Amino acid sequence: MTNIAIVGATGLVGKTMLEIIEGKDIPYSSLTLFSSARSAGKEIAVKGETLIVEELTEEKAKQSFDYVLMSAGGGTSLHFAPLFEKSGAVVIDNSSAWRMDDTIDLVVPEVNTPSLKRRIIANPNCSTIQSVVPLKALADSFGVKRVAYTTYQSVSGSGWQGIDDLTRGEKGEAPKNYPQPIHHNVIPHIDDFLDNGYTKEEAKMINETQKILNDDAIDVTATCVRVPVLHAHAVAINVTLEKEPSVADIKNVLGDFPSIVVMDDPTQNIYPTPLDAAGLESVFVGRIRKDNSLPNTYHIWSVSDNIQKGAALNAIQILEDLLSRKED
Ligand code: 11C
Repeated sequence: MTNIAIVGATGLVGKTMLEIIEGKDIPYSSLTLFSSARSAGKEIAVKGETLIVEELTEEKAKQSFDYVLMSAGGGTSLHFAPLFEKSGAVVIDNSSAWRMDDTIDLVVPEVNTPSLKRRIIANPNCSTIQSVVPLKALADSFGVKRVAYTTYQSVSGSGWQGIDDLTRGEKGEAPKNYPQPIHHNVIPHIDDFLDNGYTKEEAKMINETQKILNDDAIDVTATCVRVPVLHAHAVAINVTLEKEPSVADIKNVLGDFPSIVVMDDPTQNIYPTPLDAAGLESVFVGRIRKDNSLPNTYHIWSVSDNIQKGAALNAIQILEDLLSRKED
């Protein structure tokens, strides 16, 4: 008897979680869908059953769920995750609300395992997930000293609002979500600015990378940029290692790591682009080369679907991992 709830079921990530559940053999006895009052009452068919989306209330959070997947924003998570936890559920939360709390696990299943000190598990930021997967492979074999990220993030990272702004731009209309037009443009500004000049998105990549790799000694910096692409983020990762492996060694280590697909043959113009990764589960890497300006330093281009591995799929993989441990 496994009772699962999804909070934010009508959002882009919630909808993708349901599509992933449709395609997977996840055993559950009940699936309950929650949303804000605005979307409550909608009907969604899952595995041949029509489910009616319910408004989430404190009373409903006291029902006995085993697992709750949340993707409804930080405010909802801060309020409701502890209520679900108190009622005995394990919450897998896609917001940034709990990620840097010392008592909360921040998990990418290929990289780290939850301690379950608390029954709330945080799902990392999308651009962080597709970066720490290759970095973990490198850290295990060669040690990681420093990372510099530059991201190229698709509009679906902002949910329906981002997609709508790109469509508005295509029609010659002004943006409503982004501070600048995104159509025919790139915007070096994701989330709010902090006093130190970085954005919150950049701070997330820095802090979450150190936490997931469990190593505060790794120096991390980031510049995060929104690009007019619908699906899949790209991250240019510049990484300094403890050792100095050959590029071939790096490709072997990355190719052997779970979830990673190496697409790297410059002679044939083969490298991953967002169009290659959209809708797929893997983290695709290419353009792997030695940095000509620094010792022990390499460039890696990582592309992955931000709603799949970057959000919904990673959360479902955490759930699958917990379910498999329950069976053991
Ligand atoms: C973006 N990475 O592309 C963001 C979306 O902390 O989970 C995800 C924000 C987060 O805009």
